[in-house]
Amino acid sequence: MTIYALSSGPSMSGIAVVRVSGNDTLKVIKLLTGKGPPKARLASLRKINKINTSELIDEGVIIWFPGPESYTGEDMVEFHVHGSKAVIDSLHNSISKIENCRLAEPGEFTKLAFQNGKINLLKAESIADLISSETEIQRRQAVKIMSGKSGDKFNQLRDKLLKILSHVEAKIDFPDEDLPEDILSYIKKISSEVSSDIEKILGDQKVGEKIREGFKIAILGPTNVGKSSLLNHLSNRDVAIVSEIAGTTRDVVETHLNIDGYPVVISDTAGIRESKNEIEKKGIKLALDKAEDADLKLIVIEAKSVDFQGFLSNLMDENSILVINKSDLIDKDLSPELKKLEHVLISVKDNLNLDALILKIKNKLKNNFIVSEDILISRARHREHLEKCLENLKNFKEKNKTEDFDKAAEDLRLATRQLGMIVGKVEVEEILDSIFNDFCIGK
Ligand SMILES: Nc1nc2c(ncn2[C@@H]2O[C@H](COP(=O)(O)OP(=O)(O)O)[C@@H](O)[C@H]2O)c(=O)[nH]1
Ligand SMILES: [Mg+2]
Repeated sequence: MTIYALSSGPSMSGIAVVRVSGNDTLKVIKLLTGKGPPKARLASLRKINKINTSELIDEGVIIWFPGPESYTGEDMVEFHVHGSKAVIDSLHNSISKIENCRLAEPGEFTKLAFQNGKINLLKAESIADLISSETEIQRRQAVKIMSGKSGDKFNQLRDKLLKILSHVEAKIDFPDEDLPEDILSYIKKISSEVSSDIEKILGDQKVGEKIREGFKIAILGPTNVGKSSLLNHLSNRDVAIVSEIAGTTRDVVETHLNIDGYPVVISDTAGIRESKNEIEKKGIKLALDKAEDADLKLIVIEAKSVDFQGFLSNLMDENSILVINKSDLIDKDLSPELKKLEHVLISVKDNLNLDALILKIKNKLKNNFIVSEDILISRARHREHLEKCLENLKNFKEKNKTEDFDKAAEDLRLATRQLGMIVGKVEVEEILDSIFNDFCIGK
């Protein structure tokens, strides 16, 4: 099968790129341009015609990438045409009429690149992450994984396990031979080293996943203190309904934002109060769940509140910021009870001190979740494989201790397999679809 798709963005643009990959690529070039392929990997200006007619679709640059030196490893061509819907539709339409050509599925080009051994699974995932990155730290993380840093580390750990596996197998195959005395202690030493490396990688506060998905921030507080107003202000648009009627927000409203480079998902929640209304009660329950799940809580109260206690103050911890809103409404100082608590005093209405709040949010994220070079995991999938690997290694060590080498070897094989699955070194068909479905068409 030969696949084709628009690889550049879907909206109107100066230039759009349509990619084609597969055995019939040369035929596509011939039928659309009336000529054979241009020089490999060199841009050539060509007239591109509707198939079986000489009606011009557009004039554009084509680049021919003969396989296996191409992104997918197959023969490929790129058509760089003017980026209008009509040009692209017409080009797609013509290609679709060629035998064996069909529109690509989401992520199919990258899936082919993986299947043809051009890239490993981590790289494929990080290409998807790079394409969808919105902030600088997301971009940096995606590029770091794409350049192979995590993959190298997981491969190293896997190689170490493979090496001791061969020793264990030697023990099984030649039980009576004089194998070096220290072979058992060597096996023990290496498996412990790998375990402790994996534990270290797992103890990363999930920062990589948070960078990819966004740090979760929950806005919490009593009704009518300006929580929804704050969300709208931070997101620069009206995402949540603001009203003086207490109990307006019931569902959780979420938006993705870039706070000074940090990707965050902010959720506005129902005001917390005693309520008899069933729907509102559900909203309050959702708010409390969000509080539990959040990486950072913004606990909002009003400046004219006299004290701050009970149930909201229980939510305060090192991952929260006390935000006192409506500073415009007080003409005197804050109450002494409030004053002594660490807080940020703002007025959403008059846009007072919101910069300080944003800075504080950024600093909290920065200090509580350290974004370091040592972070190797960016998805729950990686974490699950590492956890299973650790579990298998634990079983291995127990069986190795009792010199039950047959069973120990099996555990070691399973541990090795888990590491292989992160990088895509074993049969991974079942996880492939879930990964490549995250892509959009043309990637
Ligand atoms: N005076 C004043 N009113 C505000 C401020 N922020 C929000 N409000 C008003 O307070 C009311 C409740 O706001 P809303 O955002 O719906 O509060 P929520 O229930 O906590 O989500 C609305 O009438 C807002 O216009 C502020 O900084 N100063
Ligand atoms: Mg609200």
